[in-house]
Formats: sequence, structure tokens, C-alpha cells
Amino acid sequence: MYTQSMDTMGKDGSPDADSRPKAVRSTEEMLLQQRFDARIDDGDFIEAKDWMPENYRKTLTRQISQHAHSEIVGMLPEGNWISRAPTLKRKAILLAKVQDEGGHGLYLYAAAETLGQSRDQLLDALHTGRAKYSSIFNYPTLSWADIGVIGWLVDGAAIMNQVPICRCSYAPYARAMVRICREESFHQRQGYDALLTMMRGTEAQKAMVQDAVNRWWWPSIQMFGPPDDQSPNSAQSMRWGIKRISNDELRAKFIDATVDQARVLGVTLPDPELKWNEARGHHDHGPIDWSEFWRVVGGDGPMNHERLAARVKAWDDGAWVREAASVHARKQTAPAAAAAA
Ligand code: FAQ
Repeated sequence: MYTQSMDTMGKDGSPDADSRPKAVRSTEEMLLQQRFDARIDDGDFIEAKDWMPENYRKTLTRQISQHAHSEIVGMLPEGNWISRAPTLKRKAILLAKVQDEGGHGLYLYAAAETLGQSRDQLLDALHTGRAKYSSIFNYPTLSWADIGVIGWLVDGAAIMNQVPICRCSYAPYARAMVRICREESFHQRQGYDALLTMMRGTEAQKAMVQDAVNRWWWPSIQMFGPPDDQSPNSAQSMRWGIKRISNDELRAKFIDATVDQARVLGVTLPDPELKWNEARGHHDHGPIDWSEFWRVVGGDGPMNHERLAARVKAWDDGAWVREAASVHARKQTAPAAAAAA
């Protein structure tokens, strides 16, 4: 199942660049490259059918598919609490949120497919461990307070990272992000609201919230990725307008915004070195454990095995649905094909 960007004909119906003599192709490609660079410099958006350098296509396929995988793996820690939500209202909200995350995965897989890989290929990379998904979803949800904290911190970090992607140079990704960001904003608020309710409750409820904050704080600030000077993809992605703001800058903005929210909530962020630095215009913070981050990204986090196994099982269990849908689709097209013959 390939998309329009895998067409083998040029826009004018001529064979595509790859089938032309080498010398002609490279001159043409140089011109295409210059035009592409100029469009990026002008802040123009690139569409699926436009010419793009192969590495731009690859980088976007990697980032958008990882993002899609994160959304659907991210449904698992929260899905685990749907049947245990404390009230009908919280259950309805959580159900809607988890469904939203599934929808985000679908928009993002669709955006990634415009770059030429099929959804089956993208999912195969996830299932065989060749593709990454966000480190944050490899931690367990131990109490109901974890659900509130995921909304507040994890969705909060996701919004901080994703609002700039609404201006990503690749238009199908940018367009998908607009709706996703609106929905993430509701997710963040519902999490904060659930925590506010618990913080007005019993001492045991308050302790549960503090415990959840203690466990999720550091993994949440790791979500933004490695420090800028250890981020191999950042420089090129910034040059291409895929990333608009660096990992460290987004992390700093998130920490600044969250400190005030923690104060209103009445919880302590588990970093004794967190302090406003007037000169930098940001909070200073304690050292981030990057060895833990890389261990989790490398597959050795607390829940990596369970998360991947759950996704593979869902895929295997759904085989009959995919098969029935394709048989149905064949039946729909068969009479038309027979009539045309
Ligand atoms: N986890 O050179 P960089 C959500 C990898 S959605 C795992 O800095 P880049 C919604 C990175 O892939 C959350 N791996 O990479 C929700 C690269 O490896 P590679 C997901 C990570 O791409 C909420 C290597 O490290 N959001 O939460 C992580 O320029 C609640 C070097 O790093 C997105 O995907 C990580 N945290 O910057 C759902 C947003 N960080 O591929 C349910 C879009 C880095 O070269 C419930 N993505 N790596 O082998 C991005 O903005 C970027 O891809 C970054 C990483 C910023 C994540």
C-alpha cells in the first residue's frame, strides 16, 4: 500500500528522475536541491508530492512514525486504569483521552505514509524493535494519581514539544499537529484537575499525588530528548525546519511553566537544586540521569517488554479483522472490475 509520493512518473507524466541518465539526473537534482533549500529558507511548506532530499524524507519518516508509535503505546499505561477509575465522570474522561491518543496515532501514521512507507511497514518496525517510541511509556502506572500526573506532566511536556511542530516545514505533519495539540491541551487540564481534587482530599490522597510526582518528574523532563550537544539529529532537523526549538530550550520552558503549577497544586518537585536563575531567565536544575534515559530507550526500562508484547498481541489478535476487511474490499471492487472487462 504505497501513497502518491511513491509515484514512478514525474508530474508531467515523464519517467521519474531515477530512470534518467546519471549526469542529467545530478544536474537536475542540484537545481531541485537549490529550489528546496530556498523554499525552506523562505519558511515555505513542503507537500507530499514536492521534490525533497532523500534524507529529509528519511528523517521525517523516522520522527513521525516514532511519534505515531508513542501515541499508541502511550494508550497502554492509561488504558490500564479505565476499569478502575474512581467515578463515572473520571472514567468517561479517561476513555475519551485514551481514544484521542489512538486517533493521534492514526493521523500520524497517515502523515508518515505520505512519505512513501506503508502503515504495515511502519508497524513492523515497531513490532520488531527497529523503531523507537517515547521513553516515558516504559514506566508503570501504580496508582490513580499516576493518571492525573500523566495528564499534567506527560501531556504537558508533549504540548510544549508539539506546538512548534504545527509550524514544521512538512505540511502533512504540521496539519496533523494542529488538532493533536488542541486535544493534548484538554488532556493536560483534565490531569491537573484530577490532581487538584486529590490534593483537596485526605492525607493519603495527597501522599499518593506526591509519590506519583516523585516517580514521573525525571522521566517527563527526559521526554524532550538528549541535551543539544548530544543530539545527533537536531542540527539538521533545525536547518530543515522540522524542529523549530531545541531539546534543551523546550525542556527549560517546560520546567519554568511547571514550577508555578506545582506550587498551586501544593506538591514538591523532587529536585532540591531547582532554583530560578535571573541571569539565564530559566530555572537551574539538578543533573538528569542520562544513563537511565539511554537504558530505557535501549529497551531495558521497567515496562519495555510488557509494552511491546501488548502491541504485538493486539496486532496478532486483529489479524482476522484486517483479513475480513480486505476480503470485503475485494468483493466491493470485483463486480466493477468484471463489468469493465
Ligand atoms: N524517547 O537527535 P535526537 C505523547 C531518540 S507523544 C525515545 O534529539 P530527534 C502523547 C531519538 O529518536 C510523545 N527516544 O532526536 C501522549 C534519536 O534516536 P534515532 C512523543 C528518544 O528526533 C501523552 C536519539 O534519541 N513525542 O507523549 C527520545 O531530533 C500521554 C537522539 O535524539 C514525539 O515523538 C525519547 N524521549 O529529537 C500519548 C514528538 N528522545 O531515531 C499518550 C515528535 C530522543 O536517531 C499519553 N518528536 N530519542 O535512532 C520529536 O520532537 C523528536 O523526535 C524528539 C527527539 C524531541 C523526541
